[in-house]
Amino acid sequence: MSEVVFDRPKSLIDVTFHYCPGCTHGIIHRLVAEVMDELGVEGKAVGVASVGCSVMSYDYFSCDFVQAPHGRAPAVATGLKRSLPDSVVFTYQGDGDLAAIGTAETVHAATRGENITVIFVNNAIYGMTGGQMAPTTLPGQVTQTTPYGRDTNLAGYPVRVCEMLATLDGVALAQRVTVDNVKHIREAKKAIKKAFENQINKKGFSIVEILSTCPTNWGLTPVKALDWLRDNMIPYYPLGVYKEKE
Ligand SMILES: Cc1ncc(C[n+]2csc(CCOP(=O)(O)OP(=O)(O)O)c2C)c(N)n1
Ligand code: SF4
Repeated sequence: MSEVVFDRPKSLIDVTFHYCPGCTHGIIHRLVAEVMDELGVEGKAVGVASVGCSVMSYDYFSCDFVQAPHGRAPAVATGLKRSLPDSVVFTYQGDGDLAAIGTAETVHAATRGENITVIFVNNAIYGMTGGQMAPTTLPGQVTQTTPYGRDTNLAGYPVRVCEMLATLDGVALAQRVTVDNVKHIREAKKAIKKAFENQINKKGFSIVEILSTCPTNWGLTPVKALDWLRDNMIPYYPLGVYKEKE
């Protein structure tokens, strides 16, 4: 008798991702899909895609999806959740999307305590448009628009989104995780599951920030990109729970 130990989650459509080799968007998609399967919410989940490399996540998840204008996913998710309170609404957003163009939407959805789940993929760069500086680009990090490294005298300092949102009363969960090894991938999945469960239990705004790689625009191989994430991103963006309502 054979036993299936590894399979494609039902919540993921059987197509090939367009992501670059070594990009961790693919791992994060899988974790979100596994969580939807385990909670049995695929049939009532509505994703809101951001503009960025993950814009085509609507082609990958088998639940309903809406495409929001750049940065506006939390506002679109607010409307969806308020008009369809029994649905399970999540946004899937990059750092340029969530922390630059959509800063206001993010902060105000959080402070209103909108009962939505936000999956925030922080790769410290604008991936889709060719690697410009993002609000989360590290001091000294070389990008297309900071060829000598991010100069904090000119461009200021990176935004630590979870720490900032943790100060807001409307936030039920603000947690930072990553997916650079098996242990961290397991922790990331638990955090994503908690963020979905919080919504089902009407606890309010939950955000999971996932430190992610962009080997293409970082100019690194997939393996070196994971090393760069460990050596540079994790020290600046410590992993952990920044806020969790009982
Ligand atoms: C209002 C608006 N401004 C700018 C753009 C161009 N644009 C498309 S994707 C993108 C960057 C996305 O970066 P990020 O959100 O970090 O996601 P990633 O591609 O890195 O996953 C930008 C600036 C746009 N589509 N709309
Ligand atoms: S450009 Fe970067 S974020 Fe976009 S798919 Fe490629 S590796 Fe991933």
